[in-house]
Amino acid sequence: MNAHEKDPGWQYLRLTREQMLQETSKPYDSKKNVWIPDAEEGYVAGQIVSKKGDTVTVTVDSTGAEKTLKKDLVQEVNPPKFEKTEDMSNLTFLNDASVLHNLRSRYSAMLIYTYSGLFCVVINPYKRLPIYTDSVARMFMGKRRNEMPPHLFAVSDEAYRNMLQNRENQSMLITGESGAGKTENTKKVIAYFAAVGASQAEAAEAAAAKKEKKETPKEKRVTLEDQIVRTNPVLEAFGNAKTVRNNNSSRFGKFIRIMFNKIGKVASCDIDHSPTIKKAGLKIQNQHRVRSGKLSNVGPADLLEKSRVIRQAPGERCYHIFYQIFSGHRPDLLEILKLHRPLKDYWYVAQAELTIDGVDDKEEFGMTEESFDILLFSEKEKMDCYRIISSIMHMGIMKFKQRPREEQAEPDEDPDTEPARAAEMFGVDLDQFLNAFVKPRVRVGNEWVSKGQNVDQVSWAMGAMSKALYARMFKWLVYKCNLTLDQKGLTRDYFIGVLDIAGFEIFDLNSFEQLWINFVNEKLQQFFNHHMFVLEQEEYAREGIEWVFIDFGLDLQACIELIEKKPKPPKGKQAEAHIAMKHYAGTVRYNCINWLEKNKDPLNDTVVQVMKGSKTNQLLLDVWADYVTQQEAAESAKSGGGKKGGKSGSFMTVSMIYRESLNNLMNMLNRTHPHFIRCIIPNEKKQSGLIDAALVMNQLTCNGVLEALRYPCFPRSPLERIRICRKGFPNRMLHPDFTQRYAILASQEARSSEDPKACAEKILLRLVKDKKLDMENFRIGHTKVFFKAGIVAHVEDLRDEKLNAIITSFQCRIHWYN
Ligand code: AOV
Ligand code: MG
Repeated sequence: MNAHEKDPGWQYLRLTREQMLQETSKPYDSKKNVWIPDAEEGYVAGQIVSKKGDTVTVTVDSTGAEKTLKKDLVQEVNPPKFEKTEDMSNLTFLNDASVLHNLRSRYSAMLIYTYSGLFCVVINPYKRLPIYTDSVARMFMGKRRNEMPPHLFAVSDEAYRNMLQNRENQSMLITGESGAGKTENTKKVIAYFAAVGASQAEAAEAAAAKKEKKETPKEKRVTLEDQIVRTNPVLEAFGNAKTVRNNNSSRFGKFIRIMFNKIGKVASCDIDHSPTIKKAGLKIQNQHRVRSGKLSNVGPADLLEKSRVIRQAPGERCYHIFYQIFSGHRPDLLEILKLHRPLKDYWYVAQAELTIDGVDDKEEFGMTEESFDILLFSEKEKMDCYRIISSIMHMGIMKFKQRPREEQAEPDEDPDTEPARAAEMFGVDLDQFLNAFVKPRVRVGNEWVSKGQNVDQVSWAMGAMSKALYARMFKWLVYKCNLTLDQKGLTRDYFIGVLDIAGFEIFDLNSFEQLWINFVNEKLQQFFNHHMFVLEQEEYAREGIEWVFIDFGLDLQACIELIEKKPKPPKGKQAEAHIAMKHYAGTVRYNCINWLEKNKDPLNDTVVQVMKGSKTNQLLLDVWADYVTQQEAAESAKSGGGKKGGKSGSFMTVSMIYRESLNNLMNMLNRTHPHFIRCIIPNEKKQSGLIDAALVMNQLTCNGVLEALRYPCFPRSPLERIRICRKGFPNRMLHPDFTQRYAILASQEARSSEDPKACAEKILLRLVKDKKLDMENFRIGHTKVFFKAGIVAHVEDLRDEKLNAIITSFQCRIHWYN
C-alpha cells in the first residue's frame, strides 16, 4: 500500500489494484457485447444472439429478455480494461452509451471526477467526501496530471504551474446547471490556491529564517489566504438563497482573481474587478449616470437577482441573511433591530419557505459573523448592514390606504410601528420618510412640485427601493471585501481567475431574471466552444499542421445576438404574453410581464434624497454616495457644477449594465488560459448515488444529439467534443523546450543542428524508428510539436526510464570506484 492509499480520501479517487483486476477480468466479446437503448436506464448491456438484415436480436443481461431492434440503435461496448476509466478520451468506442456507462459506474463507486480529454467532468455527490482535505491537497501539489487520479486539484495545480511556467494568466471556468456543484467546486479551488500560495510563502519564510538562523514564525495570525477563503460565507449569506433546484443557489455571479508574484506566492485578491470601466472613469449603477466612485464597478455581482428581495416562488426563500438574523445566534439582535414580530409576519421574506432541511441558520450566522470579523468589517459596519436588512423587512409590511375619491395614499397604521422602526433603522426623520413615498417631489421645468401617489404606486416604490438598497448593499459588501483583500507590498505578476455564475435554470415561471442568468450561461458556453474548437483549429492552421477544418456550427451566436439586440417584450400587460427561446441547454418560455419596468428600474428620487440625510447609518450614506438625485443635480447646476441628476442625461437600463458587465468579463477571460470544469447534476431529488440517465444524458448532449440533427447549426454535444479532442492534438511544446527536455532520449539527434525544429523532428523520428512512438500521435508545426491526448505522458515515461537507467549505472560506477 503506498502512502496515498492510506488516506481516507483515496478510495474516492482511485480503485485499488484488486478492484481494478476484478473489473478487467470480466468476460468480454467485442462481437457480442452491446449497449441497447432503454427508457429508464438510458442504455443497458446485452449480448447479440442473432443478426438479420439491418436488425439484431439481443438478450438483455439484467433480465434475460430478448429484444429485436435496428442495428444502428445498438452501440459497441469497450473492452473491460477501460472499466471506470479516468480519461474518457482513451476509450476505444466513444459512443453515448459508453460515456454514460463510464460516468455512471464511476459515480456508483463515488469516483466523481473524470477527465474528458481537455476538460474535467464532475457529478454532484450530494454528500461530503473526504477528498478535499489538506492531506489530499498536498498530494496533488506539484504533480503532473497523469501522475494522479482525476481531481479538481489536479486541474487547479495545472493552472498554477502553467501560470508560473508560461507567465500567463489563467482562469478556472466552472459551469453547469443550477445545483450541479459550481459553487462547491469554486470554494475548493479557491481554498486550494490559497493553500498552494501559502505553502510557497511558508517555504520562502523558512528559507529566509534559515538564512538569518531564526526560528520560523509559528504564531497563528489571520492571513490573506484566510481572508480570501472567508469572502465566501459573507457573499453567500447575502447572495445565495434556497430555490426549488438548489438549497444554496447562487443568485449572482462572481469572478475572483487570486494574484500571485513570480515565485507563486499569493500577493492579493479581488472580486469582480473591471479594468475597462475603471479606466474610462465612468461609474454606472441602476439606470443613472453617477459620480465616479469605486462602489460601482460593473461586474458579475451586478447580476444579483434583486426581485428575490421582495418575492419568492413556492418552495423558495429570500436571501439566507434574513433568516440568519432571526436564528437566535445573537439573542440581542432582534431587539436592536426592532424586529418584534415573528418571522412569518414579514411578508417580503415570508411568502414561501422559512427553513431549509439540513441547514442550521444559527450555525450559518455564526460563520457569517466570524467571516465578517476576519475580513475586518467593524461592528458598526455589520450593524448598519443588519439595520438595512431590518428596514427592508419593516418596509414590506408598512400599510397605506387610499383617500376617498383621491389618487392619494396615506399611512394606514400607527406611525409609531413599522414606519417608525424603518425610519429609525435608516436614521432618518419619520415624516420626511413617509412623505417622500406618498408625495415625492419632482422637477417640472424650473419648478418643484409634489406628485401624489396612490397605494399601488407607493407599494411599488417601496419594493423598488428595497431591491435597490439590497443590491447596493451587496455591491458594498464586495467593495469592502476588496478593500481588505487589496494587499500592498508584494508585486502582482499574474492571476488565476475563478468564475462562478448562477447556472442555467428553467422554472415554471421564467422572467427577466432567468433570461439574464441563461444568457450569461449561453455566453460562457460560446466561450467554451470557441476555445475548444475554433481557436484550437486556428492554431493548427497557423502552425501548418495538416488538418481538415471541422465546422462545429457555433450557432449560439444567433441566440446571443437575438438577446443582445432584439427581444423586446410585447407591449401591454398580457398575462399570456410569452416568448420561447431555444438555448444551448434547452428551450425556455419566458413570461414578459413587467419587463420594461424591470429594465428601467425607476427609483423614488425623493426617498433617496431623504436617505442621503441619514444621521446614524453610515452604510446608507455610502451606498447612495454615487447616486446623484435631481435635487443635487439642480443645486450643482446652480453653483456651476456639472452633475447630472437621476433622470436627466443618458441613463443606463438594467440590461445595458448587465451587458456591460458581461462584456468586461468576457474581455478578461479572453486574456487568460482557461481550464474547464463541467459540473453535472445527477438527479432532481438532491439524492446521493442516484443517476437519472435522461437528465445526465441531457446535460452531456446539451439537450440531445437529436436536437443537433434536427438543427444542423445547433452546438454539438460534449460527446462530440471528446471526439474532436481525441482526433486533435491537445498538448503542445515549443521546439526548443521539447529539444531541451527530451535530448536525453536521443542525444546525437538533439545535437545534430542549430535549428531546434530540425532537432525536435530528428528526436521524434528516432523514437518512431525505435518503435517507441507512432507517427500518428504527433505533428510538427512551425514553432511547436503537437501531441495527441496521453502521448506526452508516454514520452515522459520514456524520459523517466532513461533517467533511472542513467542514475543506476552512475550508482554502480560509484560503487565500483569505492
Ligand atoms: P451550483 O452552484 O451549481 O448551483 P452548488 O455548488 O450550490 O450548485 O451545489 C448544490 C448542492 O449540492 C450543495 O449545496 C451541496 O449540498 C451539493 N454538492 C455539490 N457539489 C458537492 C461536492 N463536491 N461535495 C459535496 N456536496 C456537493 V446555482 O448556484 O443554483 O447555479 O445557481
Ligand atoms: Mg452556485
